[in-house]
Amino acid sequence: MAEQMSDVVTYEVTEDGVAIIRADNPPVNALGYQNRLGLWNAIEKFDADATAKIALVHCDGRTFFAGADISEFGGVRADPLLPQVCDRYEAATKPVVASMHGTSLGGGFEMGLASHYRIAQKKSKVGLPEVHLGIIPGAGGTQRAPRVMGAANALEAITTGRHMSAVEAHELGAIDRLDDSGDPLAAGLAYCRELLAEGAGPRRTGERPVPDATPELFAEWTEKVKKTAKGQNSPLYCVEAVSACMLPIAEGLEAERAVSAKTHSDPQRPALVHAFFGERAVNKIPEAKVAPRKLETVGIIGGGTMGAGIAAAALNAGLSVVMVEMNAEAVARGEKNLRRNYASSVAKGRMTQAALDGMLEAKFSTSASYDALADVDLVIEAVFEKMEVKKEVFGKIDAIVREGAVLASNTSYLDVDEIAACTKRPQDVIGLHFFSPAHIMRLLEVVVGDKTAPDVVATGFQLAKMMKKVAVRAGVCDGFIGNRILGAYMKAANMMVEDGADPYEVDAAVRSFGYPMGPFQMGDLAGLDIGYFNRRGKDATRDPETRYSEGFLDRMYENGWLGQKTEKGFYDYAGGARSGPPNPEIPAMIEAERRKLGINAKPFSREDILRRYIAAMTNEAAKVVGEGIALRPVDVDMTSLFGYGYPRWRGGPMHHADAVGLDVILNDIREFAKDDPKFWEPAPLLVKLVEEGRSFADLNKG
Ligand code: 3H9
Repeated sequence: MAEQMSDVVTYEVTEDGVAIIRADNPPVNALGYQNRLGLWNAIEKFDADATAKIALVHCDGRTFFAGADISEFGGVRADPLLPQVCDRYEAATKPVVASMHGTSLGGGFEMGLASHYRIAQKKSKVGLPEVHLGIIPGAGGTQRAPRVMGAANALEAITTGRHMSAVEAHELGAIDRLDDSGDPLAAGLAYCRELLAEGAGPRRTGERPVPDATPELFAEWTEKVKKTAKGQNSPLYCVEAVSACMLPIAEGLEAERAVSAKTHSDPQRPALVHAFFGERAVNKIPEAKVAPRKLETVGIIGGGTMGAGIAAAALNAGLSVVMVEMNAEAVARGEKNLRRNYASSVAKGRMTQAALDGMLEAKFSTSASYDALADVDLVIEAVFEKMEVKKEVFGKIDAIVREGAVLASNTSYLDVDEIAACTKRPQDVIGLHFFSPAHIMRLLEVVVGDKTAPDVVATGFQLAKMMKKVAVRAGVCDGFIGNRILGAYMKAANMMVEDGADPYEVDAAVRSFGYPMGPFQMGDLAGLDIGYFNRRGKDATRDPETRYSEGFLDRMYENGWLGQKTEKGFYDYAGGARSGPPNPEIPAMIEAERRKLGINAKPFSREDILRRYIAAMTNEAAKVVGEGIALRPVDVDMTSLFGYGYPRWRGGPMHHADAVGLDVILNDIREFAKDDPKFWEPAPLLVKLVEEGRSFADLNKG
């Protein structure tokens, strides 16, 4: 009879002396208090139990422990803590076997490493992904992983946090036995019996040497990680902790715990934890329980960069794709663009040419006629970003595509309700805003119109899931969530430059914050003609009281300096380079523009630049949430992280604003408003939260 060790762990001894320590804590057997308590009680009992000769640690459900319970982070955790539990398992006086399946991650894999023998299901994964949460594998992982797989391999696994196949872990020596039965309990029991028959005793990982652990190796990894960490601290903490494996195990574990303590007071940890839960929270939408429509075939209108990227994303998700273009020539170009998206995969050997050809043969077709779209489940248009063009396309597809199909626009700014209104089925129309390159960028803004049906929204989210993208639900407004907020901080950057800031200093300040590039580098990459045409499209409706601060950008367009595509923009890209030195003609051009406007340039420090940039971003984001365009602040955060290069280790603009203090940011906005009350009008939501002493995080709680 199984005996309860805690709410979620039981202990039972078979007739032949195998003690089964069994956890059942759905959904992922996270090592929360009840698991830790049960595991502790069970190992104590096992060591004292004369009827038990060997212990088997097993989890019910879809996975072995997927790690510590992340939702407990930041709070006070009750003993026994996970490091104590792992040490106790290693210290057991009789052999302990872990039978791993599913995803044995973080503390879960550390439980495995602290056990004396490890068997894993062949299709399962293991890994130490703590680095992505701003911490280190602090339950002995930094000391035991090098002892089973070598220090260099452990450094690679721990600093990347990648999930590794059990097969690879077996090859590296971290797993003793693979099993393909799909029954981890039976396989674990069989392994225990074999070990008993062999007379195997405890085999403690901590007692093994680490021959390749040298000061040179760690010095080399410190330098390497400094270059790749992009402002994130945890990879460096990981190297520091692993380097302690040069010491005897007890001292190594002590050193690991000291580094672990540092990670716990680092603000990057809560930011990264926020990102982990945020990625999942954005799926919690009003339509979450609605069944999506059938989704097997997708029609894509447009074979340009965006259309071809969406086609690749759909094919990679296993969908059949028909691409429609205007004529045979454009069709051929579209197919070429699509194939180009796979070129590097083929060149790097990740996909063979034959596999690509086979997939395209089976799942991809093209046509110069809209008739080819008649039977698809979903149409996504990715044509020129102009309302008249979109309306014409939607009029055509409304006439041809079968009833019940979802009709989507990839527009990045335009009014989805206006587009829907030109069809007889506005309930089937939705915005699916992909980000370029669409087969790589993780964000998908699902733009819900006034009349969009709930199952159409659910289908948008289903598509994102199939494409392994992060979908965020957005309402209709100019630019939705992401581009609307981007518009505000770009405007702040433009105003600063007009007022005297050096654009290269603005880029450098934004990079120093953690973005991969600054706003003017980004403009060069996207092409400065895009913004120019966008502005011309709004000339007729522009509020005359709003400051126009884009004159210098118009001059650049007139000079033909469109960025990378013309080899000249804010920077020089001579010879088609992807980066280059500043364009030497820019400062004089901007100064001439300032003179024309009667502006006396004033200096902006890096701190001044960032204060304005962050304030503009926070204020617009608060408006986006206040107006219900984003469901919650966390939706803004995930949009920024997955679509706009916002540094993950800062959690997102709303998380960061909470960390800085909403009152501090509101004070900045009020100070800047003295010069330009129109642009810097405080968001009502921000004012309200400050008055009530609340934070954006409070709104995420629902
Ligand atoms: C650690 O171990 C520290 C140690 O070194 C010791 C230090 C002393 N905790 O992702 P899913 C929830 S750090 C709490 O949708 P999937 C998740 O939020 C940890 N909750 O499923 C979701 O909840 P909801 C190291 C967790 O099949 C639900 O479970 N481990 C945890 O797509 C289902 O998750 C990791 O970093 C957790 N550890 O993917 C692994 N894990 O339904 C983190 C999940 O309410 N987890 N939840 O939204 C993962 O990578 C994926 O969840 C996993 C499953 C691959 C396991």
